[in-house]
Amino acid sequence: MQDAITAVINSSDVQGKYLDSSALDKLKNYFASGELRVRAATSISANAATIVKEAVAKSLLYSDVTRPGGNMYTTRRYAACIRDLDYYLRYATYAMLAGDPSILDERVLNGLKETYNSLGVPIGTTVQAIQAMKEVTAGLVGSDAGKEMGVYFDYICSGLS
Ligand SMILES: CCC1=C(C)/C(=C/C2=NC(=C\c3[nH]c(/C=C4\NC(=O)[C@H](C)[C@H]4CC)c(C)c3CCC(=O)O)/C(CCC(=O)O)=C2C)NC1=O
Repeated sequence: MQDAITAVINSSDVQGKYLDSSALDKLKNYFASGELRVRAATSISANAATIVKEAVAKSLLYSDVTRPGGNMYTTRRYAACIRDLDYYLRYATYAMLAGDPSILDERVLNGLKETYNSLGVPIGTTVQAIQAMKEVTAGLVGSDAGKEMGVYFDYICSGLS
């Protein structure tokens, strides 16, 4: 796993250089947004269950996936879906804190699309639910932190698509 600091340092190290001004600017922005990131993570962790619940209500409830024959039908599969959304929220929050998406590649997206395809989990519907979670989260943390979380929700969606 990488974060905004190690990303910048690794790329300077590969070139055998001190940090140039664009690298230093990246770090400056990251440090300046530190409090925003921590505040957002605190409020997301305190409200995670509500965020998931509202996103499900907005995007999945009473749709075809929850009816007989749908992939969320039966309690076991419904619970698996909620659990997956909870993973996406938690890992997007980690990535937002780190300011870097590498944790998503390593711990979430690796092999996920293949797993979903083999189990018939509908990817388009999952992306809709993640987008709903993005909106609900932005409503909770405000637009600046919401935009930053949005980067990582979108990263998960493009990794799945
Ligand atoms: C931390 C990283 C991580 C991720 C991301 C993860 C995802 C993940 N989701 C799974 C299943 C599943 N995922 C869903 C999800 C959905 N079905 C829908 O219709 C909805 C659109 C959607 C929710 C938004 C469902 C229903 C299953 C169970 C499918 C089945 O067993 O038939 C499975 C198969 C094994 C299992 O059932 O537990 C994995 C590995 N596991 C992990 O360890």
